[in-house]
Amino acid sequence: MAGISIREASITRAIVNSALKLLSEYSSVDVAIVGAGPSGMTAAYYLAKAGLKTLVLERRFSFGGGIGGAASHLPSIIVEHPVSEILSKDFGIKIMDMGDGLFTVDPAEMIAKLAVKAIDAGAKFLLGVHVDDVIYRDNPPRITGLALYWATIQMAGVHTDPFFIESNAVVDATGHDAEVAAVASRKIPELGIVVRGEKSAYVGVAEDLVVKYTGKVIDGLYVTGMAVAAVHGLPRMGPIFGSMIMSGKRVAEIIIEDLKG
Ligand code: 48F
Repeated sequence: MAGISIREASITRAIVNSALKLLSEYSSVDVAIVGAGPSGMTAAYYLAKAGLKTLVLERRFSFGGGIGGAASHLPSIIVEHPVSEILSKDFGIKIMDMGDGLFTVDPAEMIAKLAVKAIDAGAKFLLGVHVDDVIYRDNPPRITGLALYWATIQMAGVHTDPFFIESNAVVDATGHDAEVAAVASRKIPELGIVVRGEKSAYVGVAEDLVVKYTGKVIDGLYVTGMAVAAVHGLPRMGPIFGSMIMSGKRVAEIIIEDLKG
């Protein structure tokens, strides 16, 4: 086998050289999305498709966020119209009509196809990184990037200084805790960002409100998915995922308009 002649040091060099090349190339991007859940991956697809240099930063070593857990671990994701059509047309995901205006999707297929479409459109995913802070400029006030370190360092509970990624737009797609907006709220009180925390379930209004409130928090910082509910104090919707897709699509449209005019 050809591998017999491979030297251990060559493996190290190949890994280090390619990884450093990637980190160097992506130290400055158009859009940095924190979180590879349904909203973050959907946003990544539309942003990359529009030609923006897009980087997705995900703490886990895998994609999908809450999709895999689906509804109480039952392998079925619920969406409503017109999300069913978007998933089918834009992502090639099979949908099943369950009546009452509801459609189901296989979670594994949804994770895989959202990720593949985003990657094939040109988005880059960096897995196993914990975003810890934002970069801030005060004149004029603007979020200009992120501070991050390897998630294993966070898990070990040790301290290390982060490295930085500069970005024209940062998207908080971190889900229920709105971690990026929360750190900006805590560390830059003069911005007046308040993370109100999501409210109890009211599906009928929650789906529309999440999409309606998707968008800019302050210059340079945008929010999508359940992070929208956390920032704006909206009701939760539980096991229905339509607004996560619509919110990801909406935040991409807003950023494309802001960055490309
Ligand atoms: O939680 P998540 O799936 O967020 P979402 O896109 O979708 C929410 C739904 O899954 C579901 C729901 C729908 O009705 O309620 O919960 O809003 O994905 C968020 C991702 O962000 C990662 C986290 O590991 C997850 O994969 N994440 C969170 N904080 C950080 C982070 C952080 N500080 N740094 C890096 N990744």
